[in-house]
Amino acid sequence: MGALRLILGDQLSHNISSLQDCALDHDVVLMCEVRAEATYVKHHKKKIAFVFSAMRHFADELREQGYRVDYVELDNADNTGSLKGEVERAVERNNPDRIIVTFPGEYRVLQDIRNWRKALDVEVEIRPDGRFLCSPEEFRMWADGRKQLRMEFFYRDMRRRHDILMREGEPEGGKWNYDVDNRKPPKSGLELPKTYKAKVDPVTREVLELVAEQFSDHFGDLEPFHFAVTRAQAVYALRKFIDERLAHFGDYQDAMVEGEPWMYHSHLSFYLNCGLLDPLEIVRKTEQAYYRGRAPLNAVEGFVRQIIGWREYVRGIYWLKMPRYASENFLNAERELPQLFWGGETHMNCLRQCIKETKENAYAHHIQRLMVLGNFALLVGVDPNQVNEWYLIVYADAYEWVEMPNVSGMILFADGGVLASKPYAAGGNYINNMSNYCENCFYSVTKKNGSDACPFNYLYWDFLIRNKDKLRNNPRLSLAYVSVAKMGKEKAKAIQEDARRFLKALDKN
Ligand code: FAD
Ligand code: DLZ
Ligand code: SF4
Repeated sequence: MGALRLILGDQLSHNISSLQDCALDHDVVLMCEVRAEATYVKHHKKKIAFVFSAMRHFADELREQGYRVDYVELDNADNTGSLKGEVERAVERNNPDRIIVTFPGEYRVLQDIRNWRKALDVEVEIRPDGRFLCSPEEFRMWADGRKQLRMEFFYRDMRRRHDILMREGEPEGGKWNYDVDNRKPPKSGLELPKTYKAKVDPVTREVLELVAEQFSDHFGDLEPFHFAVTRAQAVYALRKFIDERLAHFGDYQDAMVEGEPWMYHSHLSFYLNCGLLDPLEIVRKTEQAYYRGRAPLNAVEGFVRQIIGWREYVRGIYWLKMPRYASENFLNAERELPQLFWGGETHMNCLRQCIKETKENAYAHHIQRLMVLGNFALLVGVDPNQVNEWYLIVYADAYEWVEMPNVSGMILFADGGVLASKPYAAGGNYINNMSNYCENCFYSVTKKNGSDACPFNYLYWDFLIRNKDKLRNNPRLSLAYVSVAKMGKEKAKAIQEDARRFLKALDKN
């Protein structure tokens, strides 16, 4: 035969580089469900079901197009359980002259693939992943010689390079960034559009049964299951977002409402990251919505920035900084991940709601991940390895290239400021302004000290005091440290005592 073309679970794109120039009569496409990928961290049940079902549907589509697909299901009696083991068996079955694979999304998988040539005694061609707007090499060139790698400047370059929301060389509307018009607090009585709920077909039903049986000890609710699992469904979800949500995306981007997990976000990250949607396709369609007067510039620019700015930038940072990035721990945080992250009891309503929704949906929107869950992990000083593992497990859009920079860089400041210019630390006031969680909380958000005070309030100051040596020279924290310096001894003592009491109870649970 010809080449063996391996497609991984997050490479479900018909135009993926590993399928280009495929000889339909000679080459074989290999796809395999393997236990190692589902358990190297114990992924959320819904995430495993999503990936497996999307893989099976993709394989069916390839077959319909005439590809010869060698698909190994998880419960195949001969399944070795690892990518390498399945590639080895496929090499024996098909005797290919080479293996072709697209550059993977995780460093550990890249290292594994790089060893196959020697271990399996067959040529391995790793092709660039053309589904991103900026390659790791281009990002390296952009980063080279810069003192600081700030997203905003990267984003402007991407806008220029790909001519997105540009008018005669200038940004549309005259400004690069319209965030001053965004991020309104939630209004009461918001009439949110219904979320897209795909129907469970027989392929997905079979996968759900498999996951229920094989991964019952994993975190998360398997059903109800509503993810899109085909490109056609994902394209429909994109259209629904543009028609029903995009116009308000900017306004309520940071707002959190109890019982409303989806807000005006797009819920497209699952589909983008596994390849069912393409970033430029999404961006061009949202751009059109602006030019046709269907969504305002603040919403469209804000949304486009997330995709061609943040998403591409975090991938650039990941490949620039790995493998060292995985062990960064600038603040020497060592606390064990508290049980409440797995649904353990807590009186903190904001955390309880965000974790409940994460468990149900394998999704939380950005500000829940950043300013509630992430802020808490930062303030109490959880070990970055454990926080990374948790985020990689619980979200259906999580692959290390995108998860790790957000966790180690954005929320934990574990990289010492490569990604963010200061830690995103905040007291309860921020959460109260941007949500209605505090209305139903055991704690009082206005109280600064005492057993019924909002823990974020004293944990914030305790964090600054505890990390003074590492953070006080950060110019963006100078005002906060002026307040720490002005704080009387009694106040500082009360804060530290409250924090000690809270952390002791947290560690016991
Ligand atoms: P929307 O709010 O509708 O945003 C549109 C798109 O922009 C997203 O689909 C996503 O592709 C992109 N985007 C927005 N913010 C970011 C960002 N910071 N980094 C990368 N892409 C971004 N996103 C993931 O895709 N996978 C992850 O594992 C992941 N882990 C995160 C962990 C933490 C601690 C934080 C703070 C953020 C994380 N994000 C991650 C980024 C962001 O929270 C999600 O992309 C977003 O919540 C997905 O929901 P959505 O599609 O409704 O996004
Ligand atoms: C996430 C995931 C899961 C749960 N299972 C598989 C699998 O069985 N087979 C596969 O090819 N890919 C899977 N994936 C996606 C991979 O983990 C992903 O391709 C790598 O992490 C590289 O990004
Ligand atoms: Fe969260 Fe504090 Fe508000 Fe309670 S009072 S919901 S702990 S911010």
